[in-house]
Amino acid sequence: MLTFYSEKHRLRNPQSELSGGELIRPHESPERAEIILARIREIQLGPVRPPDEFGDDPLLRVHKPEYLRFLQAVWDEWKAAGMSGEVIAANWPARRMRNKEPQEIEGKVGYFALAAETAICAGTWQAAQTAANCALSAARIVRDGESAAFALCRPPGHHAAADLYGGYCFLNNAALAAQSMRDAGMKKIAVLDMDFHHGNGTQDIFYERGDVFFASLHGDPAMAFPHFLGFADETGAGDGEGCNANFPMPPETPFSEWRKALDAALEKIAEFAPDALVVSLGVDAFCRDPISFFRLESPDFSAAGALMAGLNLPTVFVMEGGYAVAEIGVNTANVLSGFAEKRGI
Ligand code: Q9C
Ligand code: ZN
Repeated sequence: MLTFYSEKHRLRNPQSELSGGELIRPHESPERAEIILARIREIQLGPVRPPDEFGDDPLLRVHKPEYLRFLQAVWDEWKAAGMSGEVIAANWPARRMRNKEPQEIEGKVGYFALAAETAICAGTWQAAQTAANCALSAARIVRDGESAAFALCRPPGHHAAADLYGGYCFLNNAALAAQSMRDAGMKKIAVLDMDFHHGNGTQDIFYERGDVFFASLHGDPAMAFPHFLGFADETGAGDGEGCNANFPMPPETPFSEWRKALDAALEKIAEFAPDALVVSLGVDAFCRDPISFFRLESPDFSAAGALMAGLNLPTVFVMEGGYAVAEIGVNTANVLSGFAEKRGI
């Protein structure tokens, strides 16, 4: 299986994450991608290639133009306004306020942020663009006939909506992959999100569409980030009614239970009969993840990959979360090799 990777992810190396009222070193760190890459090479999953460049057009199929303009300019505007630290949102259009893009940068940051933990630093836009290009490259070769590919994206994407960043995400890499395959003529795409956190951005982007099915296995939002979306009664709306399936699960969920939700999600996807599958590949359901509360062990990730292979669909894997850095390479590669071995690729 081919991997798309660029060292440009290192351009995103923020120093701060707002956590527990303190600024800590971010969980979403450059070494995450380096360790995954090293493991991919160690198990000889397949060739590693740099992404192609796709420009802004495919980004505009998912994200709003004013949001892309904001991401491109925010660091320079923040510095020009005399701010000494990294960009951190401190105010929002909360209930009963107006949703109108402000003219100055502090207001804009709150307008486009869904959470404050995610700091923007120099190079964030370049890294996010490169991650998007990895996802678009993987989608292109799968659409052109490869049975599977891995986009080693960093920063991750599934919390980013059409016009919102947060949860360590800026551009929704999985949504971009799915949309690009639709635009290339595939009729129906399914997105399966196995990251510990609900993929609120991906759900929101496709919620009223009948051509993209979204299924997510995650920590119950009543107890976990993103807190305000991802409940079981969110089933889609309008043309998308019935095309969204959430599987929220409680603290300490072991693989035996998680797997039942995966089976149910795979069954729904099979019923939808898509032309291709996008997997939001987060490994933060791991038992030793520092910010999550499921109980999956490393071998369980191989089993999960093998179960996904049973769909027999052209598949794009898109890297999302996972913060147990010592084990992130093994857990990620286990999903991919479990899939590849089952499919004989
Ligand atoms: N106490 C992804 O996995 N909240 N994002 C952390 C820790 C943000 C996770 C709170 C979690 C975002 C892509
Ligand atoms: Zn996550």
